[in-house]
Amino acid sequence: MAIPKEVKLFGNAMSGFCTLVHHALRLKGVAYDYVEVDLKNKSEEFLKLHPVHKKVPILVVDGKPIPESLVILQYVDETWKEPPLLPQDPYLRSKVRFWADFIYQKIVPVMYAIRSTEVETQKKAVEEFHGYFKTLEDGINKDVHVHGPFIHGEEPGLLDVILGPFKIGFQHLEQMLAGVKLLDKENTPLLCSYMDAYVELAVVKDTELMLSQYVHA
Ligand SMILES: N[C@@H](CCC(=O)N[C@@H](CS)C(=O)NCC(=O)O)C(=O)O
Repeated sequence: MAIPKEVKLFGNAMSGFCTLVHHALRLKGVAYDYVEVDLKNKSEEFLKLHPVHKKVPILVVDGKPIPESLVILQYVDETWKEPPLLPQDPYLRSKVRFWADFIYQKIVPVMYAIRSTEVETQKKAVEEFHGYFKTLEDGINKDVHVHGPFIHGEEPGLLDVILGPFKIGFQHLEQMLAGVKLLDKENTPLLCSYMDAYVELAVVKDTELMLSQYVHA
C-alpha cells in the first residue's frame, strides 16, 4: 500500500474526539493540515465529507474521507506502522479493542449525562461513571497492561491515546460542576497514573498549544 501524500484533519478545538486524532497523527510523525470546523455553521465542504452523522473528526486522506474517531485511530495505525498503537498479538489486539469499545459505549454516554441540570440524573451518572471506571481499571490491568508508565507499557498505545484526552475533559467537568469528583486516585490509582504520564507527552502539549488559537473565551 502506498503511503498517503495529503492528510487533512477536519475537527473542532473543543472536541476530545478530535484531540485524540491529533495525538495519534503526531505520535506517528504524520504531517497533516488542520481545518477547524464551526459546528454551529458547518460548511458545504464539510457536510459533503460526512453526510451521515455530520460530526467531527473527519480525516481526509488523498481526498478520501474517514469519519469516526475510533475508526480513524485504527486506520492511522494500519497506515503508518511505527510506532504501533495496537499490540502485534491478535488476542491482545482483541482485548484492546474490547476496552476501547467499552469506553465509547459506556463511559462517553455517562459523561454527557453528568452535564445534566437534573440533580438526581447527575448523581446517578457520577455513580455509574465511578463503577465503569473501576471496571475499566480492573479489566485493563488483567487483560492489557504491561510494565511501564503507560497502559501499553513503555510507549503509549491505543488505550492511552483514547483515555489521555478524557483527563482534560474530566477536569473541565469537575470545574464546571462544583462538588463533583470524577478522577479518584483511591478508586482507580492506575488509570490516574497512566493519564498523568500521558498528559506530560510533548505531542499533548504541542496539540494544546496549536489548538489554543481556535479557543475563544
Ligand atoms: N462517535 C463520534 C462522535 C463525534 C462527535 O460527537 N463529535 C461532536 C463534537 S465532540 C460533533 O461533531 N458534534 C456536532 C454535531 O453533533 O452537530 C466519533 O467518535 O468520532
